[in-house]
Amino acid sequence: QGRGQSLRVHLLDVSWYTESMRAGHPEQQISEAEVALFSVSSYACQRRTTLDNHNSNLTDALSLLAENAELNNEDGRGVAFRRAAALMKALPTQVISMSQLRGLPCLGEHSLRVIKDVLENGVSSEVESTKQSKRYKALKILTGIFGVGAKTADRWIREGIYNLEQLRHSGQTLNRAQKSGLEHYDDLNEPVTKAEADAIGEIVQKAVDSVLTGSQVALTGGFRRGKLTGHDVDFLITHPEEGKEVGLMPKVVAWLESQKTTRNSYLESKDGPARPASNMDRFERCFSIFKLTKGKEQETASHKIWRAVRVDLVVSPISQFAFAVLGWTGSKLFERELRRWAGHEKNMSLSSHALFDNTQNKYLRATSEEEIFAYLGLEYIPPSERNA
Ligand code: DCT
Ligand code: MG
Repeated sequence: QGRGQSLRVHLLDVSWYTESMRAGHPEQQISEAEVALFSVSSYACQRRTTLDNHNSNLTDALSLLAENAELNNEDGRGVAFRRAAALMKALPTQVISMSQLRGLPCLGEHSLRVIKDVLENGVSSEVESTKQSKRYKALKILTGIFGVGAKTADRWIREGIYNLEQLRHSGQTLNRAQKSGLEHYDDLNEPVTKAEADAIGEIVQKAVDSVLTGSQVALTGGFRRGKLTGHDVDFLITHPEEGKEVGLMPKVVAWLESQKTTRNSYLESKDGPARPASNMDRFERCFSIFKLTKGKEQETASHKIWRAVRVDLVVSPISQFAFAVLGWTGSKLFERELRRWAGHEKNMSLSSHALFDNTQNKYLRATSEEEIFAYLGLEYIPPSERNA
């Protein structure tokens, strides 16, 4: 019995195996009836998810429904669709039949219905009708403005504003971020390339070198996970000597502005969403819009030689750096799942600042991401496999 047990565990541990769908006649039918069965861990942070997605027809459908739920402030539904999409991204081959999904975690009734629709009809009727709906289209357009969230977009829609033209003529008061979001709408909705991210990285490195020697810059977000494009570029800044990083963000921003490389910066404690009270006095995060010059040509009235790119800068003390790198590398779902795993499975609280062990009632120190995974009892997953 012991041997049978361990064999079963071994089979479940390999990522997939095949089984004849016609158990009664395995020999004759095997080639056409052979279908991959999958065994997948239930938390995204236990899985390796590369950018190599074998089920984009399914993940696109589920992601669109997740996005629609989030745009309608239905967070529970949003997460359920995100989890289902993440599970499909982690499968090693293309799903062709519903029977392959039996026993898999993260797939609720609604997600299964969507998947079935796509497998049988090529598209999901719910996705198609969502895409066509006036409300979804308006929410997409309006939240595509930097500084506009789902709540603001919803308020505008209730006042009859469905597009940028109507917004411009509505007399709505826009805050500073929204004004520049509207001004740079097309630029900011064009994906940022890796080459652009690298060019911006050089500017940021130059900025931190100029204001405080020895400062370090790390690329985080989607580009650290190996993505070739992104909606912004994310950087984390620190200094090897604890405490030296205090006051660094306003200096970096002032340098960038003096060089005319940024159009606008929004220090979070001044312009952004509410901050936790514990570090109120620190400019920890800065959303900014960079003015990225395209070439060495001369600008004329009709020929614009730069484009606006969103850049997120975060400063972290070196003692928290490993937690900050882990927290800002993403993906969003991977981060959410790490925190859920920590809380539900380990009785720990994980943030971008620290890991607290509620059982031992103490903070756990770490200087690398590997150490944090080890504290959490998780196998180390490199950034390129955190694309859940
Ligand atoms: N993050 C998070 N939870 C959020 C927002 C962000 O955990 N609600 C973390 C994970 C990713 C990182 O911050 C950067 O955020 P984004 O730039 O929004 O994500 P991205 O993966 O870099 O996506 P993109 O490539 O589109 O910029
Ligand atoms: Mg990003």
